[in-house]
Amino acid sequence: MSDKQSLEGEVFYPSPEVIEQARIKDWEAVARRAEADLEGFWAQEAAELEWYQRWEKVLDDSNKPFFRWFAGAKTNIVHNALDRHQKTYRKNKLSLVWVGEKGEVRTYSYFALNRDVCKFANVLKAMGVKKGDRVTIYMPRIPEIVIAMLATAKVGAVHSVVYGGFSVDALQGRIEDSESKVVVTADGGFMNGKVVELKKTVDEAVRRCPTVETVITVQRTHHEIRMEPGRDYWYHELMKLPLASGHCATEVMDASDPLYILYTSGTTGQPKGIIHAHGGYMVGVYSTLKYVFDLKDEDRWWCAADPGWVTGHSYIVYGPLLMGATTFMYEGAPTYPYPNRWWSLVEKYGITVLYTAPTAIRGLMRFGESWPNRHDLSSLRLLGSVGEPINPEAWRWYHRVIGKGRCPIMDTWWQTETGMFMITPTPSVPLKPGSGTRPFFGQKAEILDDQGNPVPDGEEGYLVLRNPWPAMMTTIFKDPDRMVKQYWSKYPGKYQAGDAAKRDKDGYFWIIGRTDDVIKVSGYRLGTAEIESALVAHPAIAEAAVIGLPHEVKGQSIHCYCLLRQGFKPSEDLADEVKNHVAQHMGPIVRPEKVVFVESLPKTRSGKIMRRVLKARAQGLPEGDVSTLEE
Ligand code: 6R9
Repeated sequence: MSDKQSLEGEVFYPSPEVIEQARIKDWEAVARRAEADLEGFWAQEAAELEWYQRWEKVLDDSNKPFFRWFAGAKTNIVHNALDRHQKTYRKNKLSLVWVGEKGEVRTYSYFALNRDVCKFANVLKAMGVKKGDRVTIYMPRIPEIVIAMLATAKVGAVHSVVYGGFSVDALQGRIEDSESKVVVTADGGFMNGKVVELKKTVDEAVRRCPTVETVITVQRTHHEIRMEPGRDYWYHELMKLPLASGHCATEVMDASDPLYILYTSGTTGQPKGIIHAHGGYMVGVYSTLKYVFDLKDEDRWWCAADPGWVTGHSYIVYGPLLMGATTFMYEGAPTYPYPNRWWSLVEKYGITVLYTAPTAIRGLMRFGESWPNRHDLSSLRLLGSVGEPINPEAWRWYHRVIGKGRCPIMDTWWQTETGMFMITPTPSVPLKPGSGTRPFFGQKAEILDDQGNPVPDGEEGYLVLRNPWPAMMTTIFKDPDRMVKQYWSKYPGKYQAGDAAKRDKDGYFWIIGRTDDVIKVSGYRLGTAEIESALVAHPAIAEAAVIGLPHEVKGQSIHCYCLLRQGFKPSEDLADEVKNHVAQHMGPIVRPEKVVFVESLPKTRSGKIMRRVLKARAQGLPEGDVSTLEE
């Protein structure tokens, strides 16, 4: 991009007020500095945080693609998220403002959050949790999920958070793979005025997981649950014990020691345990939040994701605390009890930056402008979008109705694997609705064809990242080869993201969507293979293929094509039963939109289901290259 007059298409330029406030006024200058000296740029960012011991090397690339950031350094992300703030005025600043679905409010100063994290860290130690052990966390959106994550990291253990909307099969597989000794959960959660049974799901999952010795349950819904003597403990009772003191030393970690596992969908039925480490992740998340959302001391930051997804890990929990910011968390549904709930929260709590997913915007847009217009949204200064491409209509509505045309929208493209924003504007960058603009400082993106040649601007290809970045995944749990194969092999030395994208003449990137068997339903990342295995576990189904098709609100929805076993007849009732079966086993968000019973599935001669063909047929589009089709 040379100068702003020359940008093509629909462009929103930042106002003088926005530029005046922006931490970075000259984006090009910072980008050039990072490009000229990648290690120097990141070393400077890292120097804003505290280390028990400095690094010997900013980037050790002697064993690619297992890059080691801040090699030789010692730290703990919790030291920077909590401990260091105790020495400053931030001790008395709000770290977390939480609102329950029924309207209860709880607030934590940095002092109080640190105290509760220390208490729970002492509890975990008493339960035998040691450095490197895994702890599974399966909880609703309540402050204790943040406390459990931080306490686990503080003692040097590795958290594996499983999203509370997942159900028994998904939970069991993730506990089993991580070999967790301890599971932290709640009796239930509130969503849309109803109780979500979490403890019951844990009971079922744990029955089949021999590694689990202890289950700790937070009391949230107060409904009756079963407690197994010797295995199950109440959080509030443990926190009252003398051993749960408010002081606990933070474990000293190598920068490359694992901080967490987060399971995410890939091309096979087995979800991948993505590992992020303390040092590089800490620097990447801190720095991206600082530059992209420009957080200042007086901000009230609301990332409306769930802590159970990477967006919540990086930008509800770690990022804001690393910055010493005040983070806001709301437990329930955006439309409960009415579609103005979010907007009333923005007004009441003076939210200054709101970060959410296109599906939520589209969902709220359906109810019309009168709901947001009843509220004073003038506290907002910046908006954000993540999880899937945002369609320009939703972008414009968000910009005009919520941001009143004043608030730039930071459309951030990134992944569980990247840990931090990768393609994103900063507030002073001219925006185009639907584009995440350009790569973050120090990064270079390319659009390549199958053979690895760059495609011309404006044409679709595979999105590839050229440079290492600090918050990159360090490995896949118990399966490092899979990381090399999946991300670093198609284009040697480059990271293949799994997305199709275009670049325009101004160098702006436009994400089209996944190129693999991953689908995004309401921003949630799901693997078709995992859904297919749930389908064939139903007694009526012999074989199944799952695809995602465009959906007005959810972005994509789940369509299942099923071959019935002998003796079963297709019917509406059976289709409903199959939908319920999937929702029960995988979780309510995985409920199929449509179940179609078919006589055959399109397959290659080697027996691979051609989902691409099913997709084309369902949308009445040309089937593309079908030379390998067997039918
Ligand atoms: C953070 C997160 C990653 C996939 C990614 C892409 C899609 C995320 C996006 C976006 C267009 C954006 N995606 N952000 N597509 N514009 N701003 O969502 O991580 O759950 O691992 O999903 O999400 O397809 O490859 P994750």
